[in-house]
Amino acid sequence: MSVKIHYQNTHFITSAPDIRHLPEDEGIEIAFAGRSNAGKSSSLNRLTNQKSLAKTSKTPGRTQLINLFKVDEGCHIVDLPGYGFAQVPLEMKKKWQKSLGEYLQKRKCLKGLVVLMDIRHPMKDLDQQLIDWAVECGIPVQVLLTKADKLKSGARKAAVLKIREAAMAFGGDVQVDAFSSLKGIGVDQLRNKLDTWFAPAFAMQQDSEDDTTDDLDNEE
Ligand SMILES: Nc1nc2c(ncn2[C@@H]2O[C@H](COP(=O)(O)OP(=O)(O)O)[C@@H](O)[C@H]2O)c(=O)[nH]1
Ligand SMILES: [Mg+2]
Repeated sequence: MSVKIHYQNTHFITSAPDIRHLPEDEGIEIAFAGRSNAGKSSSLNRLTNQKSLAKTSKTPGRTQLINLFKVDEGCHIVDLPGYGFAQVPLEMKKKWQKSLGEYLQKRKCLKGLVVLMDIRHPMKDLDQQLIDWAVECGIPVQVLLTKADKLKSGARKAAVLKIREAAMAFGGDVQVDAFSSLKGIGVDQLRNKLDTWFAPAFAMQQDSEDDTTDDLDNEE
């Protein structure tokens, strides 16, 4: 069954200081992750056509909370705090890595991970670590090479091919595409990908509606 989700209906639900404080583990959750300044907030705003759904901050590393958004019934997007910010103390970095690893491993409703990387600075250590964890847990990954407008079309294509090749080494379901919030590159593709990841949520609703019809039939 193919569904077209209206991402412009997305709205903020809650912020959590860490993944233990997220709402119940149910429905379908897609997480967005990336180094500070990779363009994560801009991508969420572009995806949803909302100017400031996720606040785009000029100060990298400021947003340390996990933000949860509702896209549709049983469909959520989780905006994970940016990582790789130089001024964060090592202790905090380690703590964050640990809880992020746990989240990927334990959160049953997590059905997809979007990893954003600046097309000019891709596949840093933590990016790779995240992808590794996701692949280990059988979670599909969509890599978005952000700010693709910063490269001319030839250089952009070369970068995408090179990173696609690097992504093969992870062995799992890891797709790599160019993206630009500024120019709208890759936005429709991203929506299509999220549609397929979220689709089972609608199948579940359909199932329960079918069940209700069965019940009515039985009463006759
Ligand atoms: N040229 C260009 N700049 C972008 C794009 N997306 C984000 N930026 C800029 O990159 C900076 C960081 O963006 P932001 O979305 O706040 O990144 P975050 O820290 O990952 O949430 C901001 O100055 C944005 O204006 C893009 O597609 N193209
Ligand atoms: Mg941000």
